Amino acid sequence: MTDLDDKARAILRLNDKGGYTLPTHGLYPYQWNWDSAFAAWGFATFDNPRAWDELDTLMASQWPSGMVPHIIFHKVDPGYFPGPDVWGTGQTPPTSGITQPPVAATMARLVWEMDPDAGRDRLAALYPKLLAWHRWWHEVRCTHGPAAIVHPWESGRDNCPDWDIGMAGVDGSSVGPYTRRDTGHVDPDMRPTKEDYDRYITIVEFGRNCGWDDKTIVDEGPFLMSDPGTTFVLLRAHRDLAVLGQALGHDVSQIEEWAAALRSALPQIWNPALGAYDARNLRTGAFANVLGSGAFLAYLAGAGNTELDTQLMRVWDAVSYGIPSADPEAPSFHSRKYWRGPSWPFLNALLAIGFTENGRADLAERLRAETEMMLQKHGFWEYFDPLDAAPCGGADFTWTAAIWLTWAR
Ligand code: 2M8
Repeated sequence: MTDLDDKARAILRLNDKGGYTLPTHGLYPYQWNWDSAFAAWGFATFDNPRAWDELDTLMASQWPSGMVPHIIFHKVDPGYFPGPDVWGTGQTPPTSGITQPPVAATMARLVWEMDPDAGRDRLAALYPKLLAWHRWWHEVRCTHGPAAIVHPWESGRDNCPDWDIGMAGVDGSSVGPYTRRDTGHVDPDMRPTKEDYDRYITIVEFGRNCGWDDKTIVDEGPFLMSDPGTTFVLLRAHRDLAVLGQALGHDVSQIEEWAAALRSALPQIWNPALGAYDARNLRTGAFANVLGSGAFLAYLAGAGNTELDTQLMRVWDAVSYGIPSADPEAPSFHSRKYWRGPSWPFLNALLAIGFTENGRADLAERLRAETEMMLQKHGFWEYFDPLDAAPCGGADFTWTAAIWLTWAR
């Protein structure tokens, strides 16, 4: 047990609101979808029942459609924009109207494997909800093949260059007046621009105005792009959900069919000109033509190849601390601007699982060592400059602490 482990556990306790965990105080004062799944993984290293509580609270917010929202507003806090009134979803507790990468089944499997006997009943109760969410993804968001997102926030990689071509088609000029809160918490240069926010809110307004109708949003909404990151997370999660279902004695053939359909759609997001998986604007068919860290989640889904290996080593060797969220050699790269370049410890941990499973334990070890250096230098920040390890975004961050505990020795 090291000093870093103790600090990581203290951060999970600090951000624990009883049944759910805030990503960080101030900047993100609510429960976030995929943050919670990572929090569960971290809690499972020292408090397995608390890990299941986290997943339960997340899945309790599920909509009748099966969608699991990206934010759950348990207790209104004026420190975050856009809050529940802007979303206007009419849910109790209030939620946002969009989702996030479905990593929960993967995390549920990791939590369950740490203590299978104790977790069996908890897993059995959660399973139908996870299944309904995966069905929603298949039926609502995989109709074009790969997983589609209707808002950059759904990718979890909010302002990465992948979305620039889709965002260019969103007219943010008629959005009403609003006050951002994020730039009051952290250096505005580390956050998305005002033009980004005008467009983010315009997409939210479209959803609210159509009563959050799935079909209208997919067919007519201002933004629709294939996301490699979400596609690979979903493909991997289908596999994990099938393993969990089998362990519970369920027939999992339907999940296997969803996974097979998704896998057969992967050529649609392979961009030969880029030599990598790439985001695609589903309104025009155009590729983003820019490499982002979502492409490397292919390893997590067993979909890596030698061309992707070359791209991975090119972008990784161009920096010193972990895998950058965007291509350091692209003009859009910004080493401290959120998802346009920084290294994200939680994503490094997810990528390391993929490397290990693909027989590249050496790469997983390099990633762990580089991530540890950032944490040793500065603590558990939201993200870091991959060139000099400068700490960025929010401090005492839940998923950064959580993944460290799973990586500790
Ligand atoms: C960031 O996104 C939120 C919107 O969802 C924001 O900037 O307000 C992203 O990094 C996302 O992946 C993450 O889940 C969230 C909370 O940590 O923050």
